[in-house]
Amino acid sequence: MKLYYFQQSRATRVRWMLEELGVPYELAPVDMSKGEHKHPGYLKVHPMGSLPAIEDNGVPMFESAAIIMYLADKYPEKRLAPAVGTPERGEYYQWILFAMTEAEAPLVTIAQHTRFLPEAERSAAVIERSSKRFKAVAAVLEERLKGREYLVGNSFTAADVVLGGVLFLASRVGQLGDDLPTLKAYSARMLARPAAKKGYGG
Ligand SMILES: N[C@@H](CCC(=O)N[C@@H](CS)C(=O)NCC(=O)O)C(=O)O
Repeated sequence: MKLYYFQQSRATRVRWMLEELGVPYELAPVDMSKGEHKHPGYLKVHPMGSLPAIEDNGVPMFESAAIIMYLADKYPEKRLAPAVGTPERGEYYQWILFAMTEAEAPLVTIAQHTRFLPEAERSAAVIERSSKRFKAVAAVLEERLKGREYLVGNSFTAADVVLGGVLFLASRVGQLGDDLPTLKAYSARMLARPAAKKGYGG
């Protein structure tokens, strides 16, 4: 198993998952600061030239949440995904897609308009709209996690890796404030896991 890795990228959440599984893997560094993710060789692995991507037995795969779900299913004995066909499996899909499409999307927009776009292209109005949207999504997650240790069921699953990764981004862009005490505590709990620390390069 090869993980294409850059520490300031979503490859960290895939590394976190691999560490939770405790399976052997090799890191293939891709230095995004030098534009290596757009080199022709890497574009054969990920056609958009984004991170992360893996190669498993020579077969490439991209999209962080898809990789994390694939890994959970590949090692069922590690019990990081509810059984297929159970209600918990439905919740697992629901919350993973909610985290990726509803929570991460406005956070990415905020990151672009506060960090990555040239100054002239940044918009305070876009930041405000995205922040409002994230607050609405975060309120749903806050409610879900009240009285719960984990996002799905009674044990840690790949859904916690996905949401943990998204909340890491939320805190980086200043969206995980004291108005979200449950979510903030959950995020701290998840990121304190030894596998998460390893994933994030700690
Ligand atoms: N939805 C994708 C997003 C991938 C993505 O945008 N990755 C960023 C780094 S975290 C990237 O590679 N950006 C540079 C680019 O896409 O050119 C995933 O979750 O894997």
